[in-house]
Amino acid sequence: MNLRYFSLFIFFLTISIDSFSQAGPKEKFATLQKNFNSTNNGGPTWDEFGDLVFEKNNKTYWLATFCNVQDTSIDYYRMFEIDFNSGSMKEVTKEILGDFYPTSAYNSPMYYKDVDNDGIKDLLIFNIGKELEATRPNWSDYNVFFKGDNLGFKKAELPGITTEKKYHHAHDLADFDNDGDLDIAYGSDVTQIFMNDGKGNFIEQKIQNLEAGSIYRINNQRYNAGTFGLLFSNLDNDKELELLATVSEQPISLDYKNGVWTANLFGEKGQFIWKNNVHIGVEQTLEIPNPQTKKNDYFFRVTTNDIPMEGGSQMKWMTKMFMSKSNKIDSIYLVQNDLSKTNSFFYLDPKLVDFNFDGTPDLFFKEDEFWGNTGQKLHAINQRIWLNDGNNNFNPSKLKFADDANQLVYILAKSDSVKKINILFSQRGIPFDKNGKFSQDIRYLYNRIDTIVYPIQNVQTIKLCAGSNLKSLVSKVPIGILIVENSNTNNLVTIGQDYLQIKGNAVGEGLITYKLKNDFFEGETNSIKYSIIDKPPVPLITREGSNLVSSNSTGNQWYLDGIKLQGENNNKIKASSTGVYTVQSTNNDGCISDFSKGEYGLITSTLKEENLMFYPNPFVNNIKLSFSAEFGNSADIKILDNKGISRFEKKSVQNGEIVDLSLLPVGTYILNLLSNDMGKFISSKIVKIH
Ligand SMILES: [Ca+2]
Ligand SMILES: [Ca+2]
Ligand SMILES: [Ca+2]
Ligand SMILES: [Ca+2]
Repeated sequence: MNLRYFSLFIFFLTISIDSFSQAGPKEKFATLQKNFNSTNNGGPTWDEFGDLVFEKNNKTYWLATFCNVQDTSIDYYRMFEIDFNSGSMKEVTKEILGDFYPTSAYNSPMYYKDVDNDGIKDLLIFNIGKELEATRPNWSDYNVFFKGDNLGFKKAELPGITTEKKYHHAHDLADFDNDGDLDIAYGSDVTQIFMNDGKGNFIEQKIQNLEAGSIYRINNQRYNAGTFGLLFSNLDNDKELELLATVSEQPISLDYKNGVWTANLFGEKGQFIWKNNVHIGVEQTLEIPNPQTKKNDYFFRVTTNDIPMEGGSQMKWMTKMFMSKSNKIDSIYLVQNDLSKTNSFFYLDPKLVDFNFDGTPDLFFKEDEFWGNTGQKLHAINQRIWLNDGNNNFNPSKLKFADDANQLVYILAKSDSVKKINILFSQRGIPFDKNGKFSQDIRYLYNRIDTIVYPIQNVQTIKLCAGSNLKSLVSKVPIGILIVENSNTNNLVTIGQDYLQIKGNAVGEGLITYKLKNDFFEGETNSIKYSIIDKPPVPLITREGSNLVSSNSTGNQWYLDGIKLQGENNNKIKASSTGVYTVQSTNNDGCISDFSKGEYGLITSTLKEENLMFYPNPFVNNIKLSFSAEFGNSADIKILDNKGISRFEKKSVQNGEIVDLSLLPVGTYILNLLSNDMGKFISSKIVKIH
């Protein structure tokens, strides 16, 4: 049988749980006490499974074990309410669970499902008993059932399931016969299956070829019935689920037909062996849908103990991952990637979360941190995030994380609808001081909620017109943006919290690369490929009889006194109105030229500079006033805007004087002239253009 061997060491901890969001300060929300994780003062138990985070009544709760209550040596189930927005938590054990109930293991496997089929989800906890070498072979305890009600839970019993003290290392809950009631399987030395009769009774099922209580006879061979991991899954095409029981030597699948289970062989014999004489057992099996075969692939987390070659100077517990793909289901192979080839690690509680929003689930592992007694640090978080290549092959992520985040153990990864991931971390004892020196005396416990933000697209392609600005939204939530490279610095790049803005000065192609970054993580490099399109040349207006003609043959838009003339898009216009005509041209890429110079429309007399009283009109900054002898030699001028508000006044302007009107905004104005000598009054429209 598999040996669980553990080097013991005792923690002396002063513990508090703090919580802080990435933006906010640390927030203390609970005080815990000494001897953390010292179940019955026996030292640490084996960190085998995960924590449970679940939602009820639109609130998110974290069910934890391993936390002590005021100076006792016993661990309890503890319930915390998580507020993802503020990144804070509060303890609600009494309110939600009803009381503090002791546990004999920490991180027991916990399920949040409607076990008794009354429409409200319940909590079922497989209390495996503590896996502590010093107390073996007394590893056993009672499973715990918290029956869900409208407000919280009430501790209750499920006859047979929670009333027998056993060692429940392997476990699964599913409705294997499709009758609407959840059924239960658990086991260690022997696999036991219980059918829910819908009336609160769990009836143990017969396994046809189980012999002597703990041996399957298959094809006249004897196979060990013991298992560390169970999974109900549909392995064939009938409507019932099979039970995958991954014992060490040979995986077994149990098939349900006509009220009886029969054990069969699954996969090839000895496939979980990765090195001669080194194999322990499958702790957890995940089914991962394969988009190509439309069937499930299987991912196996195998706990094993290394021999000195890979792990250093001493034997140590470690994890190896295996897979079985649906296109060749019997072939179980060792998963190898950049990390698993070169490092030894003890990873557990794999969660399937689509981290990079590409539609296929990725894996996120916890890592057992109690290798602290060997002075080994946790792997960086990115090495615990394995991204799916789309065909259920997994490789460590290239994200970077802040050093303190790398020392944490994750509890939950939760994706949301705005392309971000919330991660709830728990730090349960870092055996290093601030200088990275190993020390068993420095221990912390706190939680934090952090967020990884992903870009809307890894590669964006944009076009913009020379001289214009374009904002590209790169994130759906505010985040720091780090420019890695701008291939042409003539084009200015500015950043906001969710966008990059480029001012296109240099016509041609270019590339901007950037990363999303905050004090918690740094994303992979993303890019914006841009094309800066030239504007059409500024059109020149020439006169052709009573028409005005644009020098650009296509894409013209005419304006009269700055107002767009709807439908006037030819290169010619009949200039029949008194006023100033201008034209703009648009090219095929939608880039718009600057305005042409203005031209007068209706002409009733010869226009020469010496006959004009004000020149030029339209004007840019200055206008020159010329008076006829009949009008006089000087005049008071007043300029009104189109609302009749005076915008400029000057007394006694002399004949031939140039008046500076550069402060006036572009627009159409009324110029009033009152002759000082002759008392004559003239009012005329003038147009300022840029
Ligand atoms: Ca229920
Ligand atoms: Ca059922
Ligand atoms: Ca089936
Ligand atoms: Ca993914």
